[in-house]
Amino acid sequence: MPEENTFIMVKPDGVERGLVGDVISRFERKGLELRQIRHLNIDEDLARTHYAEHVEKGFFPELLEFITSGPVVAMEWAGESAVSVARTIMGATDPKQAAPGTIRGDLGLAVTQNIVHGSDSTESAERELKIFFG
Ligand code: D4T
Repeated sequence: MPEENTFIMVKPDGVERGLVGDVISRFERKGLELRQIRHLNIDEDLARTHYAEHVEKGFFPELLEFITSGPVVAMEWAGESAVSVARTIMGATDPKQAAPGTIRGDLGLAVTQNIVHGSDSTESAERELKIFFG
């Protein structure tokens, strides 16, 4: 199985609620390796770049307001099939549907405030890692 790198971000709700350590711990215990980490505020330009595929969607204004509302923690994680493994650990986009045992299933209720972002493909990971880490 190929070693992959993926982009994971604790969103403003997760940082505000003090869940950064819990999120990191779940990825570490799974066996993924933390390669880079950065605490930052996302401005509108960065939000539009990161969420380029969503800018025309009806939910984008709410997503924009939320993602720029406070600091986030951006990370690069590496390991075997890291992209799909990380998505499994995160759970479904809508925390109400996310399985117990996943980050969103255990810790969230709202689809906008869904705690964590993770790349959905190796191509997205490469794009997103470049945006946040150059
Ligand atoms: P991210 O990108 O944050 O990891 O989420 P997903 O990959 O799991 O889900 P997504 O791209 O479909 O959605 C991106 C982002 O938009 C928020 N969102 C989504 C929202 O606020 N309202 C909605 O109706 C949907 C579908 C949540 C995640």
